[in-house]
Amino acid sequence: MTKPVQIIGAPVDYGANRRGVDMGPSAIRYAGLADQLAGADVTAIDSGDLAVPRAEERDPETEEPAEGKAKFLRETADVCTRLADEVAGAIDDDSFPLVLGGDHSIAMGSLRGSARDAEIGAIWFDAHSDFNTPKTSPSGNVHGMPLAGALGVEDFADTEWANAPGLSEENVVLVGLRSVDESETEAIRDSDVTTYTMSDIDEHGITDIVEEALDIATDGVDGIHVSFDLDWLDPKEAPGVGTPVRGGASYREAHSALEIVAERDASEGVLRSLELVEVNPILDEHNETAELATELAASALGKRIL
Ligand code: EXY
Ligand code: MN
Ligand code: MN
Ligand code: MN
Repeated sequence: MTKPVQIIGAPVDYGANRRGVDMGPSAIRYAGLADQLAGADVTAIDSGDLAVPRAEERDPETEEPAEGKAKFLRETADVCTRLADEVAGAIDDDSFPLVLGGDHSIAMGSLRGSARDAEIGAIWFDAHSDFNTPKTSPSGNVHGMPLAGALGVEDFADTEWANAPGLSEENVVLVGLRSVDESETEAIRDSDVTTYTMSDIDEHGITDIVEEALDIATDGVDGIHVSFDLDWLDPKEAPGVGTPVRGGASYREAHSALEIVAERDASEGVLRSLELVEVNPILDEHNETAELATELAASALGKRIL
């Protein structure tokens, strides 16, 4: 990455069912993010964390789910609006936004900011498809909805904060799926997003899948956003996440995937923004998931051994 990297912390847990993920940005910094980025020859500017009121301190008037079954939707809208401004501001300054979550609901802010005045694609590394809406969600947890939100599915179509008009389904690729709700399956089949399950990775290998994902995501756009949910990895590698699912990507597959992204970026300048989400230090073992997040950020931004 030749641009300066602007680190933006989004200490949000409104969208998750497990408290503690709001401490993700601190855990990732403590695990050595600055050193890892220096090792990738990246100039990093840390702009600190967005101010996020604790869930317990929210306005009592917003205690009820705002719409359908979506907990803290208004609080999520507020933080995503501010995050979108930060991300768009970094891009305007010719910096590269690296967003640290927080739960995955923040992706609606990252994507909306990245897509401001641009056509973008997205690669979504995740065990889950995050394609629920307030109407279909089995849990009401907004971290299961951000991809539907950013694509303006159903309730999200008219929102001023979730829907990212510059993001088209044709340029969205989900990689490594292994937990998809029935309601999500229908919505995904009705959409133009591309999906690769863990079985696809077993069959074709991570290299080919990520190369294909990059071809699709970058086709005809100004750049791509990479949304990386740490629960994409197998829980043995990344125990510090709130919704672990067995059978995930290995340590090497995760690095390899992001090294391929970095290679494509080095040759074609495709990367516009990156986020690492769902690190929950309370559930972690010796901060190892946060440490992994720092290593993966370095791989995505071009760290090489030789
Ligand atoms: N599909 C389930 C739900 O909507 O509640 C689980 C979502 C988990 C989302 C995690 C962060 O990627
Ligand atoms: Mn997710
Ligand atoms: Mn997930
Ligand atoms: Mn190749």
